[in-house]
Amino acid sequence: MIKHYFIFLCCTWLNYSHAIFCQNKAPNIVFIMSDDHAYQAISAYGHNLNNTPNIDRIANEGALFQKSFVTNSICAPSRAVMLTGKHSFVNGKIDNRNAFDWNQDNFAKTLQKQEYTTALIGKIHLKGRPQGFDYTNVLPGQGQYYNPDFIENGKKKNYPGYVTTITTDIALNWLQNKRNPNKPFCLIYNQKAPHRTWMPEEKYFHLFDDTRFPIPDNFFDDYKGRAAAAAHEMGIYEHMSVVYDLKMLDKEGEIKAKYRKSAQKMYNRMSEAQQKKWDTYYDPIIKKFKEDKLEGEALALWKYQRYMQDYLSTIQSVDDGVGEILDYLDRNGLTENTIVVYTSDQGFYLGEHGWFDKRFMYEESFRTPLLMRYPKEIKAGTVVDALVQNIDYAPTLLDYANANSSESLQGLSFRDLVKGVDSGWRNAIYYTYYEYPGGHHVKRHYGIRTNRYKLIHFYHDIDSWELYDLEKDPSEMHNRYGDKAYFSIQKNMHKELEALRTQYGDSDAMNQKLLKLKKKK
Ligand code: SGN
Ligand code: CA
Repeated sequence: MIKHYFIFLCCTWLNYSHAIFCQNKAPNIVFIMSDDHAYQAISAYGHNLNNTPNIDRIANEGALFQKSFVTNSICAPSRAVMLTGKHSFVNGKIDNRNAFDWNQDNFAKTLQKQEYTTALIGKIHLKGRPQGFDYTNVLPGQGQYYNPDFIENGKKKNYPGYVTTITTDIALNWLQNKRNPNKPFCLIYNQKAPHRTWMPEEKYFHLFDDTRFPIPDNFFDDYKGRAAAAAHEMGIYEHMSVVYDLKMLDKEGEIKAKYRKSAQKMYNRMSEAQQKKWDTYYDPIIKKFKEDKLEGEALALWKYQRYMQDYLSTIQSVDDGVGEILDYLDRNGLTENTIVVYTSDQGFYLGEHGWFDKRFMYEESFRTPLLMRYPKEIKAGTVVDALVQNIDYAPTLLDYANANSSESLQGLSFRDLVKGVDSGWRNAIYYTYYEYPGGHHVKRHYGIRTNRYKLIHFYHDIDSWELYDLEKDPSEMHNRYGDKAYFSIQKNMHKELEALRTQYGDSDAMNQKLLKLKKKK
């Protein structure tokens, strides 16, 4: 009898300590970042352009962030911000060209010190050997869509196939065979897609054959009152190449457009079998394009439709990959204790203002998708309306992991915010952009956004201010700077902008210093 009672006590204690252990177990992290993925192209955001059931699942079972922004809308700087939790002028990576200092702290390094096993897979676009990871398998620079090279722990290797599926396979392989199963893990799984030149996977060539995409209201923008916007080189009509971007690489070489050589190079990367399938899809489109001889508005609209078809098709493969990762977590009993984040390095223009690309502080490129699932803490179907930014990712993930960076971070943890507690949350966010002179001709600028207003200063070879009332003018077509009706709002926004610059350590003197930075290719 006593013996039985003793066994019973032991079992109860074991169950109890097992429960406590599970409760306190550090969460795993799967951080998914794609490249140039516009929030308009995620069905959870309700824009009705495409279907992304797997990405949507993260929000349905977790949280959707409605006001998620970057601090600098371009690739490599955005990744540096994401890793370090600091603005570009503090972490030093201000544009795609200057060097990134891997010696500074990043959240993966902190987690690694905290006994996490860590991996970085896919696009990172930061030169130098990544620090903070037990395993790395990354694309060199921008990477290639077809038959890409990867650099596995410093060694270059070619992978036949399509980049998005390969990246997913490498991630699944690490989860299954390479990570230490006795440690919590942090996997950064970054897709190249849907970055330019939007080369779809063959199984999705025909996905949007019968779709006519709605034209954004401001597709034929005249940029009145917005000098910096008028100076752009991001126009679908004027700057997108039918051969390079839109794949009208005719075998006869009759279609004259920019970057034909680069288009040919991308085509030549494909195997004969891949080229055959490619041609079967694109050749009839090329033939019709040549017959139709479109011009002016008709050409602009044709380009927009073709662009959307290719861009959105590449996203379908990204969504498949997310599904495979979520299934893996399910199958292995990891869902409950794993934080899954889906985001992009910035937003993208899908014809708004007549554009593609990003860089501007206008909404479509300033905003970025953010969806997060953590069943243990986040209620399914949570919607977050507060202003969050990619400087917040590092502090938030470290907060969940109960870890502290050795350096002071500029972002805030939004862990409580997602639980519905938002006392004292910020009411304004700060933005900077530096890659000028540079591709797409977007002038240097900085600015502030509150829940309702936005103030931007374009500088360097221009000195122009813009003020938007986002409630009345969500498409940012009417610059209210200098408008008497907005006098007090303008004054107040200036004050708040200066306060933010002081808080984060930015200034005109800093801009002068950064202008002198030596460009490293
Ligand atoms: C490449 C693209 C540009 C793009 C930059 C930055 N041209 O240069 O259109 O703005 O990357 O993109 S491409 O012909 O090479 O595709 S970023 O996402 O890496 O910042
Ligand atoms: Ca990008």
